[in-house]
Amino acid sequence: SLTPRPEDRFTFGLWTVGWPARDPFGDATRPALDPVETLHRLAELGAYGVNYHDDDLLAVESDRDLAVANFTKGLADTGLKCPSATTNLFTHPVFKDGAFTSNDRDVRRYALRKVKRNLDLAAQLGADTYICWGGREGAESDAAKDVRAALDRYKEAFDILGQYVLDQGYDLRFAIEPKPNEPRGDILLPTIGHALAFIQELEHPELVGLNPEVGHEQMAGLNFVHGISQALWQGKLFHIDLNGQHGPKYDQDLIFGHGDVKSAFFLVDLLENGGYEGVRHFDYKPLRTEDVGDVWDSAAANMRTYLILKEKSKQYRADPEVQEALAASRVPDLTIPTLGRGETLASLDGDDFDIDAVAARGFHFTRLNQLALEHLLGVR
Ligand code: GLT
Ligand code: MN
Ligand code: MN
Ligand code: MN
Repeated sequence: SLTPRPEDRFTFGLWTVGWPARDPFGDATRPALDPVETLHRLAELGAYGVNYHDDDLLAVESDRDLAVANFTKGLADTGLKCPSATTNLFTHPVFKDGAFTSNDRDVRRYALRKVKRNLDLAAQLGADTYICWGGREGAESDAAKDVRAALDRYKEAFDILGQYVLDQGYDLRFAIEPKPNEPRGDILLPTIGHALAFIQELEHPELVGLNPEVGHEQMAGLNFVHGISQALWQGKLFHIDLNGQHGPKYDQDLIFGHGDVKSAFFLVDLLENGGYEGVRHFDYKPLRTEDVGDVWDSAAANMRTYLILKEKSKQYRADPEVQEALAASRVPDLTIPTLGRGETLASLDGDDFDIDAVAARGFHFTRLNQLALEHLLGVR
C-alpha cells in the first residue's frame, strides 16, 4: 500500500518541516514550527519518528528543561519514536571555524561539552544513533587549516566521546555525515569514502559508522547507490538521509525522488534488499516558495515516493523478463568466487581461454537498463 505506516519506519528531522526558509539571500517565508505540533502532524501522516538538534527543541521555547519536557510528552502522546539525535555545531558564530577542529582550542573544548550534554539527552530520549554532521569543519583556504592536525583533533573528539558513551553504558553509536562543501569551501571528511577510511583510525571504530545523505554525495558527482553499497558492505550504514539533488550545485535538499529519480529507484531497491535495518530518514527542505500547508504535503510526498519506489522495485524483481535479462547480463555470476573450492592461483595455468571470443561477448546492459526504466515509468 502507498499509505505510510509506522512499520515503514519513516523519520524526519525537526529542522526539515520546521525550516522557516531563510536562505543567504532572503528572509524566512514561513513561521517557526512548534516541535510538539510537528510531532502531531507527522504522526497523523504515518511517520514512525523524528530526530532533532538540541537547538531545534528550543525553536519556540527557550527554557531547555521545559522544551525537553514538552517534547517528551509529545512523543508519548503521539507514540512517535526518537531513534537518532544530533548536536548543532554550526549555527552559532562561535563555530565559524568549526567545532571539533576549530583552530581555537576554547571552541573545541566548548564543542565537546555541548555534545556531552546532548549525548545524555539522546540517551534519555531513547535514541540509538548519534549523528555528526561536521558542516563547519573545514576551510576556504589551504593556508588556513593544517588538515593533518585537524584530523588528529577530529579523531581525538570521537575517541573522547566514544569513551564517554562506553563509560556511561549508553546504547548509542555515532554516524558521521559526509558533505563535500557548503557552508565551508571545503569540508573535512567530504565523502563516504573519506569517512570510512577515517573511522578505521579511531580507538573504537565499532562505535562509529555513517549517515550518508543522497544530495551530499551527488554534490560531489558521486554515485550514491555505489557509496551506500560500500557502506553496507563494510557494516557501516548506521543511518541514512534521504532527499533529492540535481547534480553538482548548492545543497538542494529536495524531496526524496524529486532529484535523480532513477538513482532513487535503485537506492530503494538496495535498501529493501541489501540488509539495511535502520530507519528511512528524510532530510529535505520544503521549497521556500511553499506555504505552511504545503509543508505537510511535502512531508507526505517523501514517504509516498519511497513506497512507490519500493512497489516498483518488487515488480521489477518479479518480472520474468528482468530475471532473464539479469542472467543474460551475468549479474548473478558475480557472486561466484573467482577460484573454485580448493583451487589456487596455480590452478588457472591450465585454463583454456579464447581471449578474442570472450572479448567479443556483449553484456546486454542496455536491455536491462531499459527494463528498469520502463518499470519506473510505469509502462510494464
Ligand atoms: C544540518 C545539515 C543536515 C544534517 C543535519 C544533522 S545538520 O541540518 O544540513 O544535512 O543531516 O546534523
Ligand atoms: Mn543536504
Ligand atoms: Mn541539510
Ligand atoms: Mn543531512
